[in-house]
Amino acid sequence: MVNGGLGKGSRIPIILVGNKSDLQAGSSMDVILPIMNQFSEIETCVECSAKNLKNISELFYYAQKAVLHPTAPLYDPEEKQLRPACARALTRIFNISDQDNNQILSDDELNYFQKSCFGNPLAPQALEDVKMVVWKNTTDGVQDNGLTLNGFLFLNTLFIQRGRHETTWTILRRFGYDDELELTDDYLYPPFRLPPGCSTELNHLGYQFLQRLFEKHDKDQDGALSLTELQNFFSVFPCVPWGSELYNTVCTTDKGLLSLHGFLCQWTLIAYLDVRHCLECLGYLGYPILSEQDSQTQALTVTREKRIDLEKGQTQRNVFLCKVLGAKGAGKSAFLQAFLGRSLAAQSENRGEPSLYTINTVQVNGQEKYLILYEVSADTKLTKPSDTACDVACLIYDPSDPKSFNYCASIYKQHYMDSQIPCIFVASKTDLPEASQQPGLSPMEFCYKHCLPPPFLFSCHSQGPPGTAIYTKLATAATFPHLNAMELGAASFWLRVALGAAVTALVGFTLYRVLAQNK
Ligand SMILES: Nc1nc2c(ncn2[C@@H]2O[C@H](COP(=O)(O)OP(=O)(O)O)[C@@H](O)[C@H]2O)c(=O)[nH]1
Ligand SMILES: [Mg+2]
Repeated sequence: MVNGGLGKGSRIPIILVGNKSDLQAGSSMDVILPIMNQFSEIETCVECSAKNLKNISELFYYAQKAVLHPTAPLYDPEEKQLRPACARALTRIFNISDQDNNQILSDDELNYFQKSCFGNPLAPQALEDVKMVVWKNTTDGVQDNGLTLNGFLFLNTLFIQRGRHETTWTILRRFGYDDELELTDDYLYPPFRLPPGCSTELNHLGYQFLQRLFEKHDKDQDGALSLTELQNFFSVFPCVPWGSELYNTVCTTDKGLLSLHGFLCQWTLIAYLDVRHCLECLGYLGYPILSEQDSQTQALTVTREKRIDLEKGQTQRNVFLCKVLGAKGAGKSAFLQAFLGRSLAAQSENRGEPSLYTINTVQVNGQEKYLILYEVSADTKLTKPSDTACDVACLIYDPSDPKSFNYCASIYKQHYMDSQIPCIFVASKTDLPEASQQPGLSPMEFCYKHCLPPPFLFSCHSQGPPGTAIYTKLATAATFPHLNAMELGAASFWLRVALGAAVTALVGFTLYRVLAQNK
């Protein structure tokens, strides 16, 4: 029956039971052991007697254990070693538990691990006993009075070989694994509700956790993660989630490496754009275990609905989205890169895939806010409201190109004029001579007519890092959309005064320009 019915590769565990043991004087182990060795699906072998109840409860205990804690996924009895998937999972668990990243589990780390898996730390003597067993049986299992990865794997092999595989299962399950040794969806994607009109941000717990991990992986303590250090950071992921566009998304150090600031910016971006992915990544990093919390959702905050923020005229949000729109060649990509402190010259040295996003922090009234810039390609068909939705729109035109402004004007009129989204016009490449614009309102007149602030003059063709004032302006408009409208009202009021005093339009605009520049 063992050989037949179930077919090869079946993982249904079998308990081989010898009944009527009361009729037999000795043990039949000699006969049974070769059978057990031949058929690895036989988990346990028991001799029992239904007549005098010998070993009956044991038999059901083993049957239950075979279901709850099967050996087959963990251990290859023919090779007498852990199966690859099990070794992989335990290696990940080791890397998470090795909190100082020295490839050794110290007593403290072992105790933390023990506590999170089994509820209480090991007694000091038990801890020494464990290390002693590993030390006696391996060449490299114990180093500097701690367990190495090999030692940790050996220990688990030992549990399984001694029939204590429930210990290994408890560890695996605590770290989120299912019977197939995959991380469960329950672990990776804990329930999380994001109502419409709300956004997601990391809270102080999330930032604290990520900063701790950054420091863990910054082995040379230079405040940046090198490529190797970053790879090491991702060793607990099934695959590397960030490509080389990372280096065009966030600030980097002089050497082009990922700084702590850039690292936290990137996480802020992920939390904002794709909360599910963020939860998944925090899960790979072992957030619930290392933070002693129920799930990754505790690292995140859901902000109040934007509609209510607008009604109340204030917001608790720290992350804002700015869409950057403009004709092809207007300077959008350059504007995004300038936000990372890169002049045109610095941008030309950029390696890595281009990115449609950049993110950095900006001071708004003394408070640090994250601002995300998103480049909307001129080819994008803006059909749905969500295509243009954002906290502030930045409309870029190139004054050295006669057609550039009209593009922005029509985008504004089609998508933003009747919305509550603040808009700021930016005249790019002001280092270049202006071309005469197509007939129609000039950008200055257009902004005046629509009660918008005058176009902000910008260039990233600079010696050092480009100016940051425009980004502060964008973030301020995003944080205080209502105040912004008042400010604009005041500006146009002054303009009307100037015109009303029967000054010629030319002088009026000159005055306006002066006012605008002083602002
Ligand atoms: N002189 C000068 N050239 C710029 C400036 N900003 C962008 N450019 C150039 O304008 C061209 C188009 O810029 P790009 O950012 O790719 O435009 P996009 O199509 O709107 O993303 C590129 O060759 C840039 O180097 C600037 O401030 N000054
Ligand atoms: Mg571009």
